Amino acid sequence: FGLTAEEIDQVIEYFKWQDQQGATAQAFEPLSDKEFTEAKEIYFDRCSGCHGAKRWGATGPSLLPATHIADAKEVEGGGTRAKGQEFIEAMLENGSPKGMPAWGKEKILDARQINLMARYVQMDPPEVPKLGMEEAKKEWELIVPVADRPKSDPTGGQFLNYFGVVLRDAGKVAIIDGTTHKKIAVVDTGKAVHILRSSHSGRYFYVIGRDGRLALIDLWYKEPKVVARGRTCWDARSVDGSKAHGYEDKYAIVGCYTPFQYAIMDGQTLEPLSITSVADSKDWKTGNALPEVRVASIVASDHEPLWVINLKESGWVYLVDYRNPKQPKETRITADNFLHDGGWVSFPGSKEKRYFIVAANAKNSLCVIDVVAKKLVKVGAKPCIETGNRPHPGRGANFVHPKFGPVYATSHISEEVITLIGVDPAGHPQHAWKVVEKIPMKSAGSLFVKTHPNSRNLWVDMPLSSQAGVNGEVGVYNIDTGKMQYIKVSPDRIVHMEYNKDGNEVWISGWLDNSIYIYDDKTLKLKKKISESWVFTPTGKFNVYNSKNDIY
Ligand code: DHE
Repeated sequence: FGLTAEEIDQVIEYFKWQDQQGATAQAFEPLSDKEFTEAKEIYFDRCSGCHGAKRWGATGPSLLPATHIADAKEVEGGGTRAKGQEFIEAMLENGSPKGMPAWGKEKILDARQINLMARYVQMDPPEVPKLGMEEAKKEWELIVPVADRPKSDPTGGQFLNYFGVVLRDAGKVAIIDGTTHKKIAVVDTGKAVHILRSSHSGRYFYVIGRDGRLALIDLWYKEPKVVARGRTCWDARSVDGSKAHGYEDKYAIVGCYTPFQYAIMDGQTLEPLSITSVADSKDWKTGNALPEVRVASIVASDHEPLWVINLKESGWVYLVDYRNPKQPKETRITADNFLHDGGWVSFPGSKEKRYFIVAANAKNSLCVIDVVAKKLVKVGAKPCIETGNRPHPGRGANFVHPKFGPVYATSHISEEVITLIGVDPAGHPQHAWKVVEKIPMKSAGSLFVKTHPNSRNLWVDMPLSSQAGVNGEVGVYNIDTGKMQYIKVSPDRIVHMEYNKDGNEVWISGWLDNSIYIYDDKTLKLKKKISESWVFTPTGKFNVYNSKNDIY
């Protein structure tokens, strides 16, 4: 259609107006059963994360066929049938500056698939089937019992500097030695693998796929391999292990996008122990029941045996006490919707991980949970701290600012700034829970920021930038001088940074050019580019030491 991003926005506004006028649905060609199955898979792979499994919308707008949905007030748009085939195809092809990827232009979906998806979202969404303990037990596979696994670490501790790299569209995880930069193994983990988290000891990687399949990789093998598999969701994004004293490596938790539940399993065998529904979690503000309540990010406390889980649509945070994993106890805290990603506050001198910060991205804000006092931290008249448009911290970044003391950083999908908030109520009460600085960036479209206690740099990506070429650049902000500089890493989209254990190298994924770039954090020079044939669509990278210790 040759529309610019701004023109697409104008068209969206026009269609919104048309919706309000009660525009009538347009004719479209429904899908055959075979096409419907293919489209359903593509939807779960590419779309449901932002638009919701039932298509009520969350980070992205609603994609329900009818206009005007009772209760979906937070959600713009709706009414795909009124928008019609041509408009939806144009959106799929070109994306939008608000964060919709250009699936066509980026050659992720071809013309046939775009046509299919545009027809799919005009049909009623399919029902989400249940997945209870019975099915979870059937899906569980213990490949190597604990007693038959290696008794000692053959690497002499070197595995703590291994990286697990998501090879997104290969459904694999590469294990790379951060010391030698050599590949140790490429492990089959399952379709559309999303993230990894290290167990408390670092020995195990928990790997969660978008299809809800969980794999447990044991790094104590010379060639690391999957020793157990499980599945407690049809669709999932988050996982973590148990990190509290006395519970190290004992349990794991998976948060499901669908069904609306979380599951606790044995941390070393993945045997399912319990599944708890969150479907009854009502909108924190209106008290209305919701059609969809997905579990977004999860972190593990090292202070108490509990996980912090964030319910996207309802805006509640549950502290899940796993002392009795078959009957977990929940402390429920209201925050704001839609909760997505976040991380711990930590800085030198902070004794324990007490505060957890999570983005309520529909409210353009960050919410602070005091996990020790088990309540939302009061930050002003609104429940959470207003940042820029669509904050997306990943796990965020913690550092000590020369002027404001300890701060937590997030970048944004829809605004060209990094927002810093003060996080030290004891040492710097005047800055605590306030935006202390907004660092300008050359573009919006950022997903991740990263730093390390041994570095004075803050790295930021811009993979969703709509400016030509910028999605292949990374920004490096010098914390001491306040200067930002940009490095052209790749001609194509790059994403996600991760430090090595010592904090002197930064690894960046060349998502589309199938490469992993390793930069020297001091000189900012490229040290190594890994682009052997096994590097296919790398995205998230997780250093064992940093992941197990929540260093970011
Ligand atoms: Fe992610 C973290 C959800 C798309 C790479 N992503 C998360 C978390 C959630 C989430 C809830 C926090 C997990 C936690 O901390 O427990 N991601 C979603 C989506 O719903 C979304 C928007 C769309 C989808 O359909 O999945 C989505 N994510 C992506 C991508 O397209 C990314 C860029 C590439 C990929 O491989 O899928 C991507 N997400 C990541 C990464 C993290 C992540 C690398 C972990 C960041 C970290 O440093 O911890």
